[in-house]
Amino acid sequence: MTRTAYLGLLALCLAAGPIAAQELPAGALAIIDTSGDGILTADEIDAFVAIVPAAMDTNEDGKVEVAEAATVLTLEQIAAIDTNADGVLSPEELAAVIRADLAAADSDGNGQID
Ligand SMILES: [Ca+2]
Ligand SMILES: [Ca+2]
Ligand SMILES: [Ca+2]
Repeated sequence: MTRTAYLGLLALCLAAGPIAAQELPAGALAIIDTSGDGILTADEIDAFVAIVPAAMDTNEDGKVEVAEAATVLTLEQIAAIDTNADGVLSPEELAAVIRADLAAADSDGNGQID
């Protein structure tokens, strides 16, 4: 998995509005669906959420600053994610928005995106 692929998928996850599994480009779903069964489980989403902050931290200082996020997100999206407005997207802030979007994609509420 390349950093670029993670960033592309992250941008998709963070795009305005919920996503559906069938709207994920081929390959993007496979990035999260590590078991390859076509279903995104909570464990698979947890693993993805855990790796996103490091993938976005291109200068490797341990923080995701606005300038780093701006390569894949609009300033409006960044502002919406940075809930404490400190100019840094914390792992918690990133996790919250990814989980919210993926949860919205779970249209039948069974805890899996299928
Ligand atoms: Ca799976
Ligand atoms: Ca950084
Ligand atoms: Ca913040």
